[in-house]
Order: sequence, then structure tokens, then C-alpha cells
Amino acid sequence: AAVDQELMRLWNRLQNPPPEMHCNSLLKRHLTQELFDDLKHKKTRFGGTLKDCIRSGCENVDSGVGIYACDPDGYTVFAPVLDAVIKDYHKVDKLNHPEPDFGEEKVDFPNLDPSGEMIVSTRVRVGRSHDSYGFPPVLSKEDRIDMEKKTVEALKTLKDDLKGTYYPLEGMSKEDQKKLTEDHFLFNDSDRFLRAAGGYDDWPTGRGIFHTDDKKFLAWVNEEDHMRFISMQMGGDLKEVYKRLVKAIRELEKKLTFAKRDGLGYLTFCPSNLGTTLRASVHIKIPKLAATPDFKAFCDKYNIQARGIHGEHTESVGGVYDISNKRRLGLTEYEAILEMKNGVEAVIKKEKELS
Ligand code: ADP
Ligand code: CIR
Repeated sequence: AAVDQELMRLWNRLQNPPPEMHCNSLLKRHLTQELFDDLKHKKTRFGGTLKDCIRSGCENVDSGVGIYACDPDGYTVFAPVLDAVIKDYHKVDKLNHPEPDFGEEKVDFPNLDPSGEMIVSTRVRVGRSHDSYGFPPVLSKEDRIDMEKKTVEALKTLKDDLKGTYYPLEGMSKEDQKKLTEDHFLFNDSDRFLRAAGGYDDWPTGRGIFHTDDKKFLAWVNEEDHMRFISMQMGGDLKEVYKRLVKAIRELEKKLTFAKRDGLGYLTFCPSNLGTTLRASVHIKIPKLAATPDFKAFCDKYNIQARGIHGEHTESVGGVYDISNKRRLGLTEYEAILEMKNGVEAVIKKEKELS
């Protein structure tokens, strides 16, 4: 069969990236000519192809990861390249992700910043997928509307401190969207990596946000993942934030079936989010540490990642960084939270030493 012309264009771009663009992605590292030839004609049972998986990383050769799974079946069909990327990103030799363990009964840590001087806010999120649908590159407008309906039905059953309202993006005023985004509650369509991956197709259809009145529990519908569940609040009370999220997950899994795979854990669009899918973060003022030349090495040592104040691929403002656990696969939810907690404690100690 003739190889798709568009796929060849993308592949050639990855081989000969524009000179001004740094190309160091996990895609570039692991998609060899041999693997490319082996995978270029394959199709998943959702109709997903290699092109769907690598488009973002080829258009944006400066990607960190550079590959997405076209759909849940993509993790099987394109395993030769995806498994290598997953192992590299999460720093594991084997794909034997453990069964979920949130460790609710063990969670008993004090406020990470009792003085309230350094930590602005704390947030924990997980991603979940409906097991019967593909990911953005293979979804139709109807799929997006169906999934939104399913998700919102489940969210509307939440009670007490998790009881909230669903606000579809369609029909939301520009001012409300802007305010919610600036306040770190809502997503937008400004990520060029996600755009190239098909993440904004049919925008804004099927997208929306659910939140409690106090905005401490939120759910994103059909952003990068089918579902993102978020718990957040001002200050450094990680225990309260985490416990709220676990409670919500426990309730929602009674109503919905989430896509999950032996060895990979919960399935997500981006391989960096597999496993626990958990990202626990603080917004923290660390102007001194962040200005040192070995800030990146310091983060690597503790398996934490620094992002800007408006999320991935954004800049810090006023020395405030988003510090979170980097690994999500190959450890339990409880261990991922501990990794973040230890990292944040080390960051605080170091910043104080430098002051
Ligand atoms: P995600 O966490 O969903 O992978 P992003 O890095 O894009 O994706 O962050 C999503 C949003 O969450 C952004 O608006 C970001 O500013 C906000 N955010 C992340 N961590 C915190 C935090 N600890 N406190 C407040 N807002 C946060
Ligand atoms: C990249 O490769 O840099 C982007 N595709 C983002 C990768 C990880 N982030 C994400 O999934 N949000």
C-alpha cells in the first residue's frame, strides 16, 4: 500500500527539523526508521493511525514528549514506540504499574507551609477516559456530545461538599472564560501541542467545566482527556486537597467505567499521564532557588517538575512556580503524593537556606 503523503511529510520534518527549533523529544529518540517502517501501515480498531499519534511531535519538533495515543487501542497497536516513550518518561524498566492505592488511611501530613509565606495554593488532578471511546484524533462531534452527556450525568449525582454545577463552554461569555482561566480554574484552546494533536477539533462543542460553588472541586470535560478531576484550594493543606479528590473519585467510579490497562494503569491521551494520572502541585514563591543554575538538576533529583504559573509551557511570574510530581506510572497514587510532598519540602528548605 502507498504510504500516506501527509505521514511522510511529518516523518521528514522530524528527520530534518527547522534549524532554529531544538529537537530533543522522546518521539525523536525512540521512533527509529525501523519502527516507523513497521508501524506506518497499522490501524487501530478505532481507525487510529501512526499519523494521529505523531502529528503533534512532528509539527512541534520542540516537544518534550512528542507523541500521543490516538485511542486506547493505540497503546497496543503502537506499543513498540509508545512503550519505549512511556518507560523513558516515567523512568521505569518494566510496564508493571501497580493496582490503585490512594492510601486514604495513611494520609496524615501537616500543612506543607504553615507560615503561609511561600505556598500560594495546592492542587491535585487526575485524568480519566471512558473505556468505549477513542481519544481526540479519532473522535467525532457526536462522540464528544455523547461523552459530555455521560460525564455530566455522573457529576450531577455528587452530593454535599462535592455538589456542583456544569457550565458548558458553548454559550459561556468571553469575560467569564477569561476570568476563570486567569484564576487557574479553566482550560483554554491555546496549547499548540494539543492543537496539533487534534485536541481542539470541534471546539468548543462537548467541552465544559463542572465545579462546586467554592471551586474546590472541579471537573474538566473533554479537554485533553475525556475527564479531569481536580481538587484545589489556597494555601498548603495537601491532605485536605487530596482527601477531597479521592472522595470524588470513589463516588464517580460507582457511576462510570474508566479505561484501564494491566501494566499501564488508567489510560490517558498523553503517555506522560498514564498510570495514576496524578499531578499534585503547589504554586510556590521560590525566586532564589529558581534563579540558581542548578534549579533544573535540583528538580530532577527529587523527581519533581517546575512549570510556569499558567500551566505547562508558560512562564513564571514574580518567582512563583508550579512544582509537581513528575512520575505518574510505576508507583501508587499514595507514593506519587509522597514524592511531591518530599520534593516540595526540599524546595522550601533550599529556598530558606538561600535567603
Ligand atoms: P494539568 O495540571 O491539567 O496537566 P496545566 O499545567 O496546564 O495542566 O495546569 C492547568 C491549570 O491549573 C493552569 O491554569 C494552572 O495555572 C493551574 N494550576 C496548576 N497547579 C496549580 C496550583 N497549585 N494552584 C493553582 N492553580 C494551579
Ligand atoms: C510535549 O510533548 O511537549 C507536549 N505534547 C506535552 C507533553 C506532556 N504534557 C501533557 O500531556 N499535557
